[in-house]
Amino acid sequence: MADNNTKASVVLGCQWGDEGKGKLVDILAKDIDVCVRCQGGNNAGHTIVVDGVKYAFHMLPSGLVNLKCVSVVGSGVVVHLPSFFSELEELEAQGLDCDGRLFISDRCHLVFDFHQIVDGLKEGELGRGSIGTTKKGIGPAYSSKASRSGIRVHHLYHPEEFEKRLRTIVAARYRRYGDFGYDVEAELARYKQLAERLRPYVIDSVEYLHKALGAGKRVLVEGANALMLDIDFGTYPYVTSSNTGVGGVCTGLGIPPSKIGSVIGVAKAYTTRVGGGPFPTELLDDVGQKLRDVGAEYGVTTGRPRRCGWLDMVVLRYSTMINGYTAINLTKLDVLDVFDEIKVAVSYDIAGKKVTAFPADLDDLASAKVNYVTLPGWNQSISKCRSFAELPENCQKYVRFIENDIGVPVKWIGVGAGREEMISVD
Ligand code: 2SA
Ligand code: GDP
Ligand code: MG
Repeated sequence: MADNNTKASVVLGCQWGDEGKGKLVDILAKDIDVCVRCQGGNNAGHTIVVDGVKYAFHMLPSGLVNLKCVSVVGSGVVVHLPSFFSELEELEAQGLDCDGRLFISDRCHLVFDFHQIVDGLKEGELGRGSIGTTKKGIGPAYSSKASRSGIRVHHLYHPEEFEKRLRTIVAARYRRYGDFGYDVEAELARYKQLAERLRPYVIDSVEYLHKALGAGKRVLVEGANALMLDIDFGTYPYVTSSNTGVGGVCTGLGIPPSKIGSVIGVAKAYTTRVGGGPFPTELLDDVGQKLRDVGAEYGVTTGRPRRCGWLDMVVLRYSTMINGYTAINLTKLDVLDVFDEIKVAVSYDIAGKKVTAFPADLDDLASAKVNYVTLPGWNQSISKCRSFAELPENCQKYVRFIENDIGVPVKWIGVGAGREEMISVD
């Protein structure tokens, strides 16, 4: 029966990304009707492992693994169309029939190859201080959007406007970066074909989502990247160019806060970051290497080794404050099986003063002395555990420590990469 009070559930990353959002989305997707992305682009890398088969999602919603789930690329996502189709082809080659259950908003901004070229040129100009982007053109595409010179999906179907906008924007980039040899004529021809290929996927996603919620459909929003990479609240400028927090759900989908129900934060049991920027609990020693080796911490999109460090409660508290998590999925707890002792950051000292809030200024952050507590490890494999009670006592204490600190229940615990390697906590 129609229930116009249905609210969307949201999955968001609590740290610097790669917490395991894709895996949770896949698990939840069995009980949902519509899975939707609201921000980012194909910079994301969400991995799902089902019966030993690995699926890597970049721009498309991870809900596609569930054949009953419809997936929507929402308005706030920036889309590189050639990558949209190559990702789709790869998933279909892996046996996922996506026919008739994938849609894209007519308001999405397009990422062109020239945005990707500019991404590389900008990074080159920054030299040693570069952001460490994925070079997928995400920042330059959101810049085009904010400066109102961007090109959206609906423009594809108004060829004169499309051509005018493309010529204008490329000329502007040439003025800024010099002639980087972009073949605009070839691009116009290519996009003429891409436009026709895309046509069956294009919808007004605002109307679609409101109708779906109004009809009582279960909608799940899949966040990409994570709160500490948020353009406003992350470690600016070492961030991505979208709102990765809960605000991005409303702005990226055109749904009001009153239509958001549960907000599930996905938090890794330790911390990783890929790319440049401050990372207070980073371990540049053997312990960091061990976390990387055991956790297989390499980028899904770029293959880059991820920087690793201990869990940081200052980050988790800040992230919880902004996103208002109603539940946490603690992931990769099994990676800590092999550590005698586990450290957790609980506060920073900056200029001789204890701070529990996350500082805005990167110099302050760089000067922070991190205060840790040390918790005992459990030194045994937890990957076969399927209930909280089966976890070793020290492992249970680690989970409770986190829960008590942020005041949010841990409802799921990841004990391995596979779909079945997840504890659901009652
Ligand atoms: P961008 O490309 O402009 O969004 O990069 C800006 C910063 O955002 C970081 N970023 C990410 N961090 C973690 N994971 C991401 N996705 C891939 C993955 C990354 C990969 O799942 O492994 O394969 O390297 C992701 N995407 C963007 C980026 O490192 C910059 O710090
Ligand atoms: P996302 O970007 O947040 O979706 O995360 P990624 O897919 O980039 O990175 C998480 C990695 O950890 C992937 O390779 C997952 O298969 C894997 N993973 C997810 N949850 C767990 C877990 O609980 N334990 C282990 N060992 N691996 C996990
Ligand atoms: Mg990832």
